[in-house]
This record gives sequence, C-alpha cells and structure tokens, in this order.
Amino acid sequence: MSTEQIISSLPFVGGKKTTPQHPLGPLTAGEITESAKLIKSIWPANTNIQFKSITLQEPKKADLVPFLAAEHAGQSTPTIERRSFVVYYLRNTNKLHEAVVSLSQGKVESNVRLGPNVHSNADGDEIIRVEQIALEDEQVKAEIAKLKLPEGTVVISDPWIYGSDGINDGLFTDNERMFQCFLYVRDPNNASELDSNHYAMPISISPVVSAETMKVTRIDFLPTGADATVKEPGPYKVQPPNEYIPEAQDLRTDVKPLNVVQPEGTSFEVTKFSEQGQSVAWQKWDFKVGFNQREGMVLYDVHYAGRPLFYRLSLSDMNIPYADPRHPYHKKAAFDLGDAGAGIMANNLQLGCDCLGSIYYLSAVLSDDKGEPLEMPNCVCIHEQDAGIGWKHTNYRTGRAAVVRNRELVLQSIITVSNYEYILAFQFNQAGEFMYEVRATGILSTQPIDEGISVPWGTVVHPGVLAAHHQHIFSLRVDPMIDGPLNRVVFDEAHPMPRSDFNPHGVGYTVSETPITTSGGYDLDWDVNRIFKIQNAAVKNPVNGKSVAYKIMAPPFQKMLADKDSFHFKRAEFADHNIYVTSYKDGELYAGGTYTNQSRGGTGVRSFADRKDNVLDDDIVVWVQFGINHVPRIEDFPVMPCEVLKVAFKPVNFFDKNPALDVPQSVQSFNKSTLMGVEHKQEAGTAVVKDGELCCNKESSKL
Ligand SMILES: [Cu+2]
Repeated sequence: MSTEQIISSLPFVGGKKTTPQHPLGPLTAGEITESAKLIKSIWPANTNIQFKSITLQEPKKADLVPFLAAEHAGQSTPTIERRSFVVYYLRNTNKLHEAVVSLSQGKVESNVRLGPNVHSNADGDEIIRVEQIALEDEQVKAEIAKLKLPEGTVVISDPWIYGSDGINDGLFTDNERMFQCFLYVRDPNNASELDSNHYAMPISISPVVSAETMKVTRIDFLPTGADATVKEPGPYKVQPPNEYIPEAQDLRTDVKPLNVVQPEGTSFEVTKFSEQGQSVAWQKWDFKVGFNQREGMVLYDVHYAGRPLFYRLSLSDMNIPYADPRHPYHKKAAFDLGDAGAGIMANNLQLGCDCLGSIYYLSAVLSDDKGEPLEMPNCVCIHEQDAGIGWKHTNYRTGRAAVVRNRELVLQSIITVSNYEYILAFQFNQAGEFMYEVRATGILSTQPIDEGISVPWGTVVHPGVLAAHHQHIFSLRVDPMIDGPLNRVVFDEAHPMPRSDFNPHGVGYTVSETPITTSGGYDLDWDVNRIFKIQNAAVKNPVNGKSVAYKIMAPPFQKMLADKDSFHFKRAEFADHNIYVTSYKDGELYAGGTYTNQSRGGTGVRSFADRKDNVLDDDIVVWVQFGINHVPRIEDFPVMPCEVLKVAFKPVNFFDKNPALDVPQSVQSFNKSTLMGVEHKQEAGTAVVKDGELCCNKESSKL
C-alpha cells in the first residue's frame, strides 16, 4: 500500500468529549456521530464526504494487556484513549483517506490520503445506486432492447467488485474503482413476483460503472459458448423458471414439529462490558463479544476456567476466485469481508427461523455512507444446542453406563453477499474445545451459456445457465494466549518406527514434535498426520510434563489454483498455505490486507510472514486457512444445501484429565425424552429410570 501524507493547513478542531467506554467496546452511536463530525470539520463546509467505515481503532496490545490483567484481578484499570478508525472518500473522486480520531481528546489525530491503486469497500447506498445507474444508461437500454424481452420483463443488475488483472489498456484499466454489473431477467411469465430467482435467467450484457463518476464507462458482452467469442445480443429465449421460494414448491407434508424446549431458560449469561460490547459466560468459558463493519463478530479475552486462551478471534478474510478464464470473468475473485464487510451485511436474525430454542440476540451499531449510525438489529444470536453424546462408557461386567450429552454454546451471524449466504458461528463445548463453523449456502453466481454446450470450468445447472467452478478460501485469525502471552506453534508428525530388534514386526510408530521458529506459511500433510498445535512451552502439564497446548483441527483444502503470477494469487495472500504463523504487530488484522478492493497484493499475511520474524515463545498470531473447491452440482441450484466447514481447537495436555467429567450424567429425568415405539426393552422400575438417576443399569450387560 502506498500512502501519501496530506500536508493540510486545515486546523484539527476539538469536539465534545464522550463518556468513557471500555477499550474493546464497539463504537457507540454517539462516537460514530462524533467521529464523522470531526472528520467533516477538517474539510471545507461544502465537502461531500462518502464514509466507508467508522470503526473502533483497537488499542495497542501493549496498553490493553495490563488493562485486561487489572480487570481480571478486580483492580482499577488504567485509562486508555478511545479512538476511531475512519475510511472515507471525497465523494465522486478517487481521493481515499484513512484517519484516526481521538474520541477522548475530541480531535483528528491523523489523516492520510491513500493511493494510487488503493480502493475502499463498496457501501450499501453505493451498490443500490450502481444497480440503478447500470439499468438507466441509454446504451445499456439499447443493448437490452436487442433481446426483445416480453413486455413487462424486469431486468436485474448485480454489481460486482471489479477485480484486478493489472491490464492498463485504455478502457480496460483497473486503476480506478469500478463495478462490473451482471444482468439477469426475472421470470417474464411471473413478472410481479419480486422474489423470483433471476439467477436462473442470466443475460450476456455486463455494464461497467465507475465508482468515481457513477456512470457506465463500458459495456462488456459475456462469452456464452465454449470459447472466448462474444456475440451481439439477440432475441432472448425465455426458459422455464427455477424458483426457491416455498410457494413455487410442492411441499412435503410429513414433517412433524421438533421443538427445542429449555424450561428453565439458558445456561449462559450475557452482561454488558460497554455500551455496545457484551460479555458471555457459559460452562467455564468467558469472553467478550465485539462487532464491526469488516469482520462482524470478534471475540476477545477468551478464558476457560479462568485460564487465558485467546486474546482475539475473528474471521479475517475470505476469497472466492472463479475458474472461468475468459474476460471479464477472469477478474472474478470476491473478498467478501474487505470488499463489502461481514458486519455490514449481517442479517437481522429471526426467532424460530434462523435460531431454534431459547435465543439471546445481540444488536450492533455500524455506520452508513453519510457517517450516521446504522442500527444492525439481531445481528448475532446466542443459543445452546445439543450436539449428541459427549462421552460414554458402559462397564460390560456390571452393565452400568456413564454417559453425558455434549452441550454447545453457539454464537451465530449470517451474512448475505448478493447471491450468497454464509452462516458463521463460534461454537464452544464442555470439553474445553471450540469450533469455528462456516455454512455456505444461498444461490450460485450464474452466467449465460448457449444450450447444448458443456465446459470443463463450470456446471450447467439449468437450461442456459452455467455456474462456474470456484474456490471458497477462508482465513481465521487466532491471536492466542494459551496460559500466557508467549506461545509457539509446533507440529506433530507420526512416522513408522524402523525395523529393529525392538520393532521386529515393523508395526511400531512414534510421534515427533517440531517447533516453528520463523514466521511463514506451513502446510498440513495427512500422510504423516501432521497436526499443528499452539503451545505454551513454559507451562507444563502436572501429570505428564508436556507443554500445554491447543491443537488446530482444520480440514484439508486445495490451495488456490490460479497460478503464482496471477493477480488472484498475489491478492489472496493467505490462500497458499494451511497455516501462517506471524509475530504480532498492532494493526495486522486482515490476511488479504486492509484494502482488498481491486488490490494488487503485498499487504497481507504472506507479506507479514516474509519478515521472517522469530515466532518461538513470542507474541504470535496464527492464521488458519480452510475452504472448499466448489464444483457446482445441479443440486446446488436454485439454492444450495448448506456446505459445512468446521475448524476445531482442542486442548492437548492442557487439562489433567477429560475436562467434561464433571458434566452431569445424561438421565431421563433431566432430558424428558418420549417413548415412541413398543420395541424398546427398557423396563421402567427394574433398571433404567431408577430414582431418575441412571439411563441404563445391569439388566442388559452384553458386549
Ligand atoms: Cu460456492
């Protein structure tokens, strides 16, 4: 990122001091308003500012660690200055600025103009306007007219982030911030249905809109055959619709209710640690929850039974590069967090629909393009769920079983990014484990294809509709403090023991542990069962003397397929390794860099790691990548069954035994299950529900 310090003669104007807030508390509506006011005050009164984000500037870790230590010890906390981080354009220009506002002092502390080739995220107001601009353009209308669509047909425009290819060829330059609009029609035979699935009817006209002038600068025509040839738009053949809405289905009638009932309420507690920040305590876990425009949910200061585990956890980035090599699809590579924002796109979650059981909702306040507070109601839901059996053993000699359920606490947020949905969840259990789960759903991004054609970079999911292959690659940022601030990452590998007098049958194997000393990208290797662990080498397990650790159980995925010289590869700096380990630096929060829109690389985690810093027994950050290569199936259309990805973090030699031993037994008197069949041999009174204590007893002791 190149930056240019503005030499401004404009005075910084002092503002009203706001009420002190916890240093990790998300900005309040008042702080957002104050930040915008202070930024406006450094420009002439008639300056039209387009705010891109106004968010908490988190304190330096060196300041925050003593604050949190004092807080945990119940001591008085030091004062930490409240700051906001503001990104804005002078509207209708490419003049992007990044500012830090001291809310404590009521002044703009720094204000830097960024560029060239640094672009900010799209905002909601802008996306709606770009949609309209693309459809109202006279040239676009003239091209649409060539389709000879039936009277009353509605054309829909989906603005996409333009992407980068480094080509500087007149109209084909990505120097300026632009949108590539993909157009569709809504079913002409059901034109009044606003929720009709337009992704089943893509058309080949693709206007490009300048985010600076807000005008159509070019109209691309999409290739629809097996090669890169483009054709003039011709009469459109109306295909049958392919709807996802329930009224278009013949709904099955044999689903009986499955209610989640918690007669005594939930086992978790939510309390405010600041006006907009909430603390959650559940089953020995406690942490703070923040929410911001870019990452959505952020967890801070995560402890289990009072022991520190994670300083900060968040989804840092995601990238979705597409496989179609033809213009303009070759630039299609969404960074949904940096290009738009997981917070700003969060759904308003609905009781009994998105979340079952006894639900606690968190709401947030973000900001809009005018710098005004934007309410984000119910953007996180918190609930418990039953995740099957936690552990069980039956003593076959006595027939006595000991069994507990696995209760999980879930913090869920759902984001809609145009066609697609991601259901993002932190999940905690009673065995000291936590998981990060992504469910990918929603509608495939589609494009037109001539009938009868098949291509190896996509799947035809409906007549005339191609869904190109694409990868979803996520980066979870883990800032650990496993039993203290200085951690290391090690990896275990299992290797066969050489044949010897000791191993004469060639069956032995051993597990070795190797520490990572230098920042870099590292990979899984299933052939040697390579497992990465975050470890505190200074704290030993009292029983076996091993260093306490948490292991990372991340599913394998195919690394980015785009080649190393491609802009996709340069930009998605996290997409080439399962794990990155870096030394902690304030402000290094995003694996693809702070500004991903039309980025060119050099500002993300690969660059952080290239410092080749020491990461052994230091303040480190672990970036965990996971994902899928999404080769669309016809079953993924018109809406995709959830594809579930899960990363788990499990204690290794951290406790001295199974930490879920103290979970009360799973018994009928507590669970109140209902007997539905006559085949069940459980004889009440003789063994099973004795005093409401046990599920099973002696009667059927068989192996
Ligand atoms: Cu996908």
